[in-house]
Amino acid sequence: MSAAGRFISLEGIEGAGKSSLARALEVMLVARGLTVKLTREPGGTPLAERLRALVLERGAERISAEAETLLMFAARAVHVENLIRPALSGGAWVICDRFTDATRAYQGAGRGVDAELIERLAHTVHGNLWPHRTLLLDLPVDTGLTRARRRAGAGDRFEDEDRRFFERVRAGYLALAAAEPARVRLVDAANAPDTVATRAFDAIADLLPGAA
Ligand code: Z5A
Repeated sequence: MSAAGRFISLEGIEGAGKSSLARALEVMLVARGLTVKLTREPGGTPLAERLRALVLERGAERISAEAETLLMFAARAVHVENLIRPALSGGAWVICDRFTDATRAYQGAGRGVDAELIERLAHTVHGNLWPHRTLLLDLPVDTGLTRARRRAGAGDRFEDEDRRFFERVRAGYLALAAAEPARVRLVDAANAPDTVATRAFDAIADLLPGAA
């Protein structure tokens, strides 16, 4: 295996358990002597985190679905250039809480933004850089929303969306997993956290140094 690192993205609807899984995977990979960089989208660098705050905050001014898409990609462009590519070149495993599949699912399937526009922007922003593996944490929308509501914090603009929006997002994600089964692996997120972590680890084990 080359010295270049591995790029893993975590996806799923709100409350699926991505942040919890990211921390668990970090522990498991570090225990195997790997360097791990945990990051998230939108965000991950100081400028991209500022863009995150702008796109997620509940403000008085309406943000169109296209403007939202462009803001996601603006943050991604900064994140890819200043964090993801350098970390991978340095040999780290990058675990990213959401990436372009989130734009496909939320802005594409959820809000109806033209899929071709999303693919053109993806190509412009990150060319042929795609995660080596994407773990799609799937669970029923009601379970995800219940978990997310239990969490502390004021919430964000997406939390104002109704159940039907999250059903479209979930269906969009499942369609991505069906279209790209080698990259996008489904993990049943309704299981207990330890089980989710073990199954997720199994789904990336072939990428470990020395794996067949
Ligand atoms: N967004 C977008 O529209 N387009 C894009 O291109 C990108 C993003 C990149 C912010 O993302 C919003 O940005 C997001 C989509 C949009 N909005 N929504 N929805 P985010 O990832 O930062 O926000 P989030 O999806 O709301 O994250 P989250 O709610 O924090 O979910 P999570 O990270 O998947 O879950 P968690 O924090 O690990 O767990 C949630 C709770 O459940 C917590 O209390 C845990 O202890 C509990 N939990 C976790 N796992 C389990 C299991 N297995 N069993 C029981 N309970 C569990």
